[in-house]
Amino acid sequence: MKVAVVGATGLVGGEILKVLEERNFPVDELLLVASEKSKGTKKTFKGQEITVIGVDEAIAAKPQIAIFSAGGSTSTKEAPRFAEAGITVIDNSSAWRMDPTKKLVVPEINAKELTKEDKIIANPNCSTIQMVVALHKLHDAFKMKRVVVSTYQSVTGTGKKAVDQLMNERAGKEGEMAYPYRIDLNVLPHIDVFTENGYTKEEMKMVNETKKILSDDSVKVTATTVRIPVMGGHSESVNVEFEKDFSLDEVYRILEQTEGVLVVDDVKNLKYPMPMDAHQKDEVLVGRVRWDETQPRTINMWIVADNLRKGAATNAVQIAEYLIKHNLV
Ligand code: 11C
Repeated sequence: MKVAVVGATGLVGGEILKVLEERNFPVDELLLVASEKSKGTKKTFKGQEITVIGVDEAIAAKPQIAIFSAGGSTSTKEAPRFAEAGITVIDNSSAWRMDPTKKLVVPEINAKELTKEDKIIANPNCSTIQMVVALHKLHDAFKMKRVVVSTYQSVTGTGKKAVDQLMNERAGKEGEMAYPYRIDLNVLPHIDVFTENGYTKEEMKMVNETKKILSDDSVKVTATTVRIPVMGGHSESVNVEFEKDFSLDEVYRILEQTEGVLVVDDVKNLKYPMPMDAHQKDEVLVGRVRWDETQPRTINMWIVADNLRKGAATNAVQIAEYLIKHNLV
């Protein structure tokens, strides 16, 4: 398999290389692609140095799969060029997610929808992925009515510049600002741009992408997305109301059987999910499951995952694995 990673020099790009290597993905040739500015730089994959090339060179080399993580404007411009050349694009940006002609895929949930004709496949937003991985089997069993989610998101979701801002602030150094305000010792109720309804784009991604992935417009979702000075993973406080009756034992049984979920819930021994434990893991950690005592058929839970892994790189690589396994590329 010839595979291109577009945006290979970014935080998610680096994680994609790690995940491809760890999972022993069947790569015969790996093309590392980045902007003009990064062309010619070198990165190591499976002990070999690979020189970063530009987009035109990558299209001419005709890989079967291109995993994009280079931002929305690059994806909008370049993904169709790859697709026209017969290359299947798995795109990490928000550019194609809500396009009705494109599939938005979390492999554990809806990879079955994929066909050979899907040449641009969208990878959902990280905060959406971890939430739907944790909830979809509960939805199948008890039918979700309404989800109220508040997120606590790692600076790695913004990229390298934000990690540098946090580290510089922590070290008392001047530097470039990724956020409008200090992030260390602070909390910003603001991720991505504000939209006309007063929500941010990140919040609306959680609302709209959840419905699309679950193929269910009836699920009501409302979100507040927040940046905190943390690395390693995104955390989410999730309140879910269901239509059907159930017991907490049933919830635990379903969560324990959900692919990709790891239940970490033993409060007597102070065990609950934390970003430092989710870091570098592919599982979505779920804990603090308890009744919402203010209304029936409603629970609260705490969901944590490494946003660069299952939230981005791992999910994209799993889509690629599915395509290969089912002869769709
Ligand atoms: C964040 N969720 O943590 C964002 C990063 O739409 O793919 C991913 C943005 C996106 O800031």
